[in-house]
Amino acid sequence: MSESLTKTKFTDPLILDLLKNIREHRSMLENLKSIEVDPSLTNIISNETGRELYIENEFHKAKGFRKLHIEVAKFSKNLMILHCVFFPDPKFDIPIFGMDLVKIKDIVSAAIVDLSPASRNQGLKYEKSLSEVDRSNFTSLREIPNWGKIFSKNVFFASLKSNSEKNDFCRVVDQYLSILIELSKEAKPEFKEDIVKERIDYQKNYCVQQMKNEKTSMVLLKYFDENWVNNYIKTVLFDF
Ligand code: BLA
Repeated sequence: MSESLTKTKFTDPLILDLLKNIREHRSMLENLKSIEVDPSLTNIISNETGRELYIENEFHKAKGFRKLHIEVAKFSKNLMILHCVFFPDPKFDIPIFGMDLVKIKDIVSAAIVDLSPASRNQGLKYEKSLSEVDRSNFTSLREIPNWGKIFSKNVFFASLKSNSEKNDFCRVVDQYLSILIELSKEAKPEFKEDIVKERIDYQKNYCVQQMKNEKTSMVLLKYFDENWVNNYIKTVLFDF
């Protein structure tokens, strides 16, 4: 995703601030490399009146991470999404960083961020740090739906009602990412098959559960046919 393109299509200050912050954290990872993905799935543009669509994806990998994915999307001029998942390399004891921001017209209806466990007792390692992230300023915390059992105890989920809440969400994301970067610095590769297998299963389950979020597919199905949507969800958003 070229930064200049992002700037022309996405002038939303909150999305630009979050993007900048996520990219800064990503740049601190060792051995960062971009991953080649089918260009027809990377930049997707349609100018059809009333159904304008603009999607840009960035894919990287790094030491400890099999896939670092950032997506920005704008649908029919009034729905904007910033979606980001950093999938760990299952050889490493690193959680899954996930965030989603959904802005409908001028309202941020959903702002979610989490470090989700990618193995059985992993959550214990960073639970305390996440629980210390201050969320006292938020007035509209939301409840996680049933499919969201994959998230940690400290998943953050809210609507953002004011500029102060928007700024504060950027701080929460920054703190979650700082914790992730610290964990990834400490992580050493593990080659015991059963441990790696367990981590693979956790990532599979994360993807399977995310696919149960009908709100993702509902938006995409307004613009693409079912085959395309299934392929996009399985290969771009939640592959395993
Ligand atoms: C909700 N996701 C939503 C909503 C929309 C999308 C329209 C409803 C907004 C609301 O409830 O206020 C749409 N999100 C998308 C689309 C993409 C996207 C089209 O990322 C990509 C093309 N979703 C994720 C990730 C997380 C996530 C990584 O993709 C969390 C780490 C969470 N999205 C998530 C949750 C909800 C949501 C928990 C609320 C679902 C609900 O309350 O039912």
